[in-house]
Amino acid sequence: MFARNRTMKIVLLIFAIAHFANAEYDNNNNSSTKAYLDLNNAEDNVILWKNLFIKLNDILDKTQKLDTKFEELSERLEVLNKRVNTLDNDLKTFCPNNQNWITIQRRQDASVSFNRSWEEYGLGFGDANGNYFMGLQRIYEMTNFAGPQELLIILKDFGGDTRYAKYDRFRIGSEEEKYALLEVGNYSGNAGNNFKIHEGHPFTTFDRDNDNNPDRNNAVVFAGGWWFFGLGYHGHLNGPYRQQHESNTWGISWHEFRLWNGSLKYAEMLIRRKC
Ligand SMILES: [Ca+2]
Repeated sequence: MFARNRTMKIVLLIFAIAHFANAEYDNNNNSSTKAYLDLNNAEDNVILWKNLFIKLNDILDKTQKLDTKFEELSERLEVLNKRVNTLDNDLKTFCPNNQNWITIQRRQDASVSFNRSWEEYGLGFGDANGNYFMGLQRIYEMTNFAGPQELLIILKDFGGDTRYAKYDRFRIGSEEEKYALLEVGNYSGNAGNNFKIHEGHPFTTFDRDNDNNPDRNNAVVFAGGWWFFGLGYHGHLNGPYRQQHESNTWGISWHEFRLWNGSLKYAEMLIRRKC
């Protein structure tokens, strides 16, 4: 700050000297008829230096005031920054009562195809009250900017058995990160832990092969977008909807419940703010 002020003052001094040395003389206290001051004239020199010092002092005085103002503004900015940081922390830890589960995916009949493009999976499709996929972009935003989220998966088979799998953390990446499954937390439930193994894998659709199998696109093989790994999946909830459970007919599949190549009647994925 000191060095900056000094430089500014020197610049102003040079500017002032250059300006007054050749300036048209206009002194209210002097009735001189001269259009210009003469540097070689001793009398003119006295007038010139006198005016120069008056102006210079005025400039220095204003500079001083600006410095004070600048320091005041810096201090106020610092206070505001602290307030913003406090608010930001409050927002991160804020957890309202009555947290509700929000459905991000649901399968209940064959009326909506889940064999969709990268763009469709990004934007979402279906009906929030029926067969539904919220959209990877929104899921990314909700799992990254609304506090930590937990995931609940509800599954039903054609025999009337209902199971669930719960994970205490769930977060996916941005489109630039290929909506990768960045975080799948600790498992609890009775359906089997068939989602954790997908952690770290990017999302793949029939038109965007991000799985690590160089020989095929698993979204083409298993007819739906998912976080596939090389060989495929342990749990895949976006496969084709089958009208009944058939062995060796993969569809909506969860290996530890009705085998990887069996198919389920109902699947739902829900998220909730983890307090
Ligand atoms: Ca591949």
